Amino acid sequence: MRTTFRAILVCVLLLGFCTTGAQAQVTLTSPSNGANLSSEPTFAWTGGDYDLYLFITVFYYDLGYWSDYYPVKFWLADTGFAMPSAWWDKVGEDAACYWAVLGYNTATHQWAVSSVFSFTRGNSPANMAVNGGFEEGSTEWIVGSGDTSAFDQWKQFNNVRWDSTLIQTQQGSSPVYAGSFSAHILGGQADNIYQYDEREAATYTVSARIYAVTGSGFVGIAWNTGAVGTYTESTITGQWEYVEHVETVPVGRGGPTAGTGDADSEVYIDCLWYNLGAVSSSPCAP
Ligand SMILES: [Ca+2]
Repeated sequence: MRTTFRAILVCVLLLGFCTTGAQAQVTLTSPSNGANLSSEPTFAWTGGDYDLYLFITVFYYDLGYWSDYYPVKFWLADTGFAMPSAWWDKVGEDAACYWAVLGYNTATHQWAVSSVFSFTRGNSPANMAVNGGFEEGSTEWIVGSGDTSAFDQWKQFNNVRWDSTLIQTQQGSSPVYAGSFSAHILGGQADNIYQYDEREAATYTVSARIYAVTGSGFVGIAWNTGAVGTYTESTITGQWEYVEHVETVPVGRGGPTAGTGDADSEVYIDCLWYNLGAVSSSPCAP
């Protein structure tokens, strides 16, 4: 089926305005190929040397009494397009939809076609982290290892294996990515907050928005009560950055973790989201 609809897309392209070929590529960037989406996507691509774009989609529409693949195409001068919610409401669940972009240079009349990406409207996996928005807790500083952090439901760990910096947590009020508070954390390398439970063998995705004032922050998944853990760190300072980590683990005790990545780090973390599957269902994902 997928091959068939890719072929339809190619035909839609070739029967359109294309008369000459060019070598440069239009590259699709978002949503990622194969993404399982929980809300209407904003399609985005890099346009290279092209200034006009033919946006082509083949949606799987499901109106209840009728369902079928439905092609749509139109020209845009922008390198992105936000799907209207009225369209999204009609997209059927769990059937692949396809999209591609033809770039056209109005000066040279050259054109190029992107690859074809797919997405599905899935049953969005829920956030398994409790108080991942850090709206509950205390603005008082909590210092050092202990069973509690400043954020209700999150425990706090001082990783003295790496350095002697004591982790400190408090609810932060600025900067905040969503709501009224974020997690304000001071610490050293791999100091962290965590939320363990008995978990099934599966692939999990943890994601967050991280604002590193100094050093870096991270999100990760710790397993076997923290004996095994891998992380993904933020890479920039002075602005909110989306950070995501995917890991497949065996049955055991573990869960999401987040904290400071380098010695003498100060970070704010918000929108911490932990879900089943290899794609974040977080509303804070780009
Ligand atoms: Ca928040």
